[in-house]
Amino acid sequence: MTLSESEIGRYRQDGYVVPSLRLSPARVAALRGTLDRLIAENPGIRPERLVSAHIEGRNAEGVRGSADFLDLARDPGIVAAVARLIGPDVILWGCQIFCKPGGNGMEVPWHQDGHYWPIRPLATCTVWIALDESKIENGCLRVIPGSHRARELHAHMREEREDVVLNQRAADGTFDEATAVDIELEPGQMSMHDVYLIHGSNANRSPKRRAGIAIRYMPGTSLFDRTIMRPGDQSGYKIDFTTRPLWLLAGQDRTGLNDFRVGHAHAVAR
Ligand SMILES: O=C(O)CCC(=O)C(=O)O
Repeated sequence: MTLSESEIGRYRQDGYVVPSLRLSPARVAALRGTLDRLIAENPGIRPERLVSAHIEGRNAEGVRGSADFLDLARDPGIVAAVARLIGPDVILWGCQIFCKPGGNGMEVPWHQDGHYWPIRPLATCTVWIALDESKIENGCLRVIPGSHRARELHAHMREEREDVVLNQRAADGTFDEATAVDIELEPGQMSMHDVYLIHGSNANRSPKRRAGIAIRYMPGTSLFDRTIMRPGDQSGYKIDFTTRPLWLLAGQDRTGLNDFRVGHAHAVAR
């Protein structure tokens, strides 16, 4: 099952879509088991910040991940759906778990992803898969429909608070929060969003955990330029694009410049 024409149309129009594609309950249960293990194996790391969770063992960003998430990112149904949105050449370049514990799950400030990423031309489709129920009460993803359309990055302000997942926030006046849409999902459902879409999520003060996994895919017409952003904490936690592994999952690298060897020492697919 891949995307219908109307789902593709909604993604183009709104900058996101919730497709009918979804994971089976058995798959969700298995992935939740993996997530529970990762949380136990990464005691010093906030579960909203499990970056590069698809890399087995301890990755260059200090997180212990699992190839179970790499298997998920390579799922042929998901990759085919992404190809309908970004074209036939699909490169996997990132995967982060945003798990908000019940009671004190952190807010994700309104932002555009493109602000944080070294991809030129800037392009990515994120597939955000719910592992738990993701509802208004436990801090589901929220989006500003159509905010991707100008295909430009708006001003972001430095966020000084410690209790937010990212440290930059789309500046006041760059969007109208009254137009926000809450993306409520059942476990196994997913949303797909464009790199320019303004989105974020509220803190989770409910007793119910809200875990989702964000998988990032770019087209083979873009370059993952490892020289643009030095390793650092520009997102509020350690990010190292210089050692990020890339996987060509469909088609070709049209730039001929993407490096698919870097960073694969720990990245073992099963
Ligand atoms: O999981 C969230 O609440 C935020 C996710 C996000 O910002 C992203 O996937 O780009």
